[in-house]
Amino acid sequence: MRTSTSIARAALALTVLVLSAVCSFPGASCTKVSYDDRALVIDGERRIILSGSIHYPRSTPEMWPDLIQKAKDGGLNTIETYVFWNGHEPRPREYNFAGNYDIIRFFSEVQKAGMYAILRIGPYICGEWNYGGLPAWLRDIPDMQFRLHNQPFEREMETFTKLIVNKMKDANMFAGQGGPIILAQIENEYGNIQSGLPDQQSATKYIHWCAEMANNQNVGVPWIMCQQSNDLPPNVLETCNGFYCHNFKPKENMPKIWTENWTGWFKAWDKPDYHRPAEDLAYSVAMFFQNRGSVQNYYMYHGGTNFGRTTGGPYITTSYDYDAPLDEYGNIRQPKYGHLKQLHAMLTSMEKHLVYGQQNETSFDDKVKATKYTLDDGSSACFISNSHDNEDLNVTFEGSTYQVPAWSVSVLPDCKTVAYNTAKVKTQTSVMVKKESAVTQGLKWFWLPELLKPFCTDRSGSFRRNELLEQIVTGADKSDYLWYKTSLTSGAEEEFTLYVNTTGHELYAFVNGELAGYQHSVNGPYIFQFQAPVTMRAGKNYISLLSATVGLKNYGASFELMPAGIVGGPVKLVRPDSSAIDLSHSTWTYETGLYGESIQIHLDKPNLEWSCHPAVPVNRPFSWYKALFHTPDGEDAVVVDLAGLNKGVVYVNGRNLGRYWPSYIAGNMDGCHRCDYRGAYKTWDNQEKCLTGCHEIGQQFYHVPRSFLNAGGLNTIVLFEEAGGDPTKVNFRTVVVGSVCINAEKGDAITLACANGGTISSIDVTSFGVAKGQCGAYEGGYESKPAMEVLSAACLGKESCTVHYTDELDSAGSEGSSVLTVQATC
Ligand SMILES: *[C@@H]1O[C@H](CO)[C@@H](O)[C@H](O)[C@H]1NC(C)=O
Ligand SMILES: *[C@@H]1O[C@H](CO)[C@@H](O)[C@H](O)[C@H]1NC(C)=O
Ligand SMILES: *[C@@H]1O[C@H](CO)[C@@H](O)[C@H](O)[C@H]1NC(C)=O
Ligand SMILES: CC(=O)N[C@H]1CO[C@H](CO)[C@@H](O)[C@@H]1O
Repeated sequence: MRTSTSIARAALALTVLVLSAVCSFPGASCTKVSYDDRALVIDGERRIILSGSIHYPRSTPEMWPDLIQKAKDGGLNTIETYVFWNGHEPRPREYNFAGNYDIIRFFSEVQKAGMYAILRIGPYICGEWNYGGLPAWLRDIPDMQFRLHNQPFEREMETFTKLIVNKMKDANMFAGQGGPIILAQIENEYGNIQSGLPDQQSATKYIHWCAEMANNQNVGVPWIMCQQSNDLPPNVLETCNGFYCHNFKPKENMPKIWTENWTGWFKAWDKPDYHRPAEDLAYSVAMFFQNRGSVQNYYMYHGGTNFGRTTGGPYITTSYDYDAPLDEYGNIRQPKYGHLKQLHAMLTSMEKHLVYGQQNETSFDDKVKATKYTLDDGSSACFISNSHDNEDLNVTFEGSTYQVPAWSVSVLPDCKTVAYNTAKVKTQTSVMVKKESAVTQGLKWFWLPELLKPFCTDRSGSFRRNELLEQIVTGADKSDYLWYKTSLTSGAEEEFTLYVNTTGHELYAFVNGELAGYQHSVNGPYIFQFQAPVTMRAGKNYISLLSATVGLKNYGASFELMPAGIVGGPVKLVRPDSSAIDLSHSTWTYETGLYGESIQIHLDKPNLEWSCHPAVPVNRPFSWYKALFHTPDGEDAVVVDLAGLNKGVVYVNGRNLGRYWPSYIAGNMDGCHRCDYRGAYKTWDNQEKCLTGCHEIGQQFYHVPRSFLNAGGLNTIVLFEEAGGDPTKVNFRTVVVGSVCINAEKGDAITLACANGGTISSIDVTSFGVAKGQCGAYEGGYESKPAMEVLSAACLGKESCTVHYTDELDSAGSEGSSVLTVQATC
């Protein structure tokens, strides 16, 4: 091996000096970060960065240390997050850095764990986050044009960017100050939408202004811009986002950086659950490092939860699980987590070869190649990849023959022995189950009606107009709900069809205080035409429309101009003969939000007169419900099952857990009927695969973080049910490991593990040649009695156990198949 000083000297010679190479902060533990065409150079050494995204507002401060530690234990050295502007500045110059928005506490936890951090300020972030993270009040500023060269936007963006940078500097969070932050990001995926913007000159000026403004902050670390392949300003690094980035070509003198490797996909109310197989995710990572990649981030490593209402983007579920290596609740998702952990260990052991070694490629065909990284001392590390969709191959490389399965990469840390193959999963599968919790059975419910009458009479609202305006400009996204009310006088009783053209997302129509109809949009276009039969009585009639949003749009060129609600209409009363009364320019009275929101019913203040007599109504729209419940014992994550409800918002002890919509049944997609990890993974163009939950409730279970609960005491759940549901079916559950399974080949270590103190209660299957069923329900095969005995002795009553698969386990004879399938119950 070369000595580290000679490596450092070599690195220094290659380093392209940027501003950031200068350690700009005084202090004892100042870390210098720069880069060259191979890697980030940290304190003179090229490093590989294995990073994972954890969005701090999508979990709780109490969860952060555990999530970060699990990421570190999983072999990562860096945590990456966006910064959530609308959460930090909910109203102009009113800031929130408390609770799950305590960004400094989050970065301190990363630092405490001894990890690096990547700060993605944006402040436009996309992120399936409400309005892409931009505060809706920006729309109220005169002459505001989002993400283009104009003073109002640039002033607000700079003010917020400076605020975050200065907070980080004050807390000594940048590497040059001894802190964890090694990279910072400005803007986000601008290159994807730039050509679709209305003013190309303005767009170019803006993106160059972004880079200059960022560099003027003197943060002492490089700035990155993701997906900015064209029109890349100087002094920023371009990075790649996607399911695969091995073919990404960085610009000259820049390292290959992958800011978002999508570990799965987000969920929408109408969609089944996306799953990206561990084999394919590992393949994409190994391919990236085989092809000179050096900075890689999992988006997401922990997805979490869209708590509250200004979090998830349009039609995004409250769960943002993402099929990430850590599940929504922070549990380890197996085999994904363990399979990647093994790969990270390989890559880390090969770090010097990957970033200093001479790279040599041998191609066998256009989809098969071996890559060798050789250091000056002669030692080398290799990858052999086979990118054919379904051809397993024997590859002869440097005199040895290796079996390389289709769509896989073999890792040979010494260029001789295959230590890892991305398609061979040696980690257990854990099936998580939602266990019923006895302490919350038979909840006693109380209720309060939402007050609708004022919005269906002459009461004045907050303002009046002779036109129909959408919700973002009128309410600045202070509530999901906006009332529109008008009146008209009819000479006689008459039947009509009430017609409303709205841009979404939901519409309730009331005539004279009675609900006349309800409709919601489909995910995507959002525009729909509401129609319902209505009767006008002789005399004065009130028409009240309640429009509701389900998260604001977060992506696309000029996404911020996409309206939500009734814009211009038309709103008409149509007669059977098709003649119509157009109400679009009648006098409309507006009121943002619900009465229950204005008096903060969710806080369950003592003056509220909740009732339970004679009985709590079910299937009654616009009802508030409340019940008390005990905290489930133990440490396991708590969820509330809302299957009996329809659509609304759920609060526990005054905390908004998010919107619920269990009446929304996920659609059917072909992807529910195929799952082969081989071949490119896609979540669009009808090429989805490995989906689950078609025709099932879009989201049934809602996370109740332990820190929201009173340990050992009573808690209050409050529901606002807007569409009519049955609260008596609500129950609380805990998330635990159910079955664990593993497929082992001779020589493998069979490791089984439960979680949170649970122990293995039974060994259910130890068979060869099992072909039927899934983990938790394996059937058939040839039962191995010796394996059953050995595993029972080693594992029963234990939290985890390891048994080596030797000939001994196989003594009963495997009849052809040598793959031993084990299933146990925690
Ligand atoms: C790279 O490969 C070429 C051709 O296969 C060979 O001549 C050369 O010696 C190799 N270099 C290293 C460092 O292995
Ligand atoms: C690869 O080699 C193994 C062992 O020699 C053999 O059993 C297998 O059929 C070969 N596979 C292919 C695709 O040639
Ligand atoms: C509905 O409203 C949208 C938004 O103003 C408008 O673009 C569209 O043309 C309207 N559709 C109909 C059928 O009136
Ligand atoms: C590199 C890569 O895979 N980029 C993809 C990112 O995602 C968009 C869709 O959101 C694709 O079109 C790109 O190809």
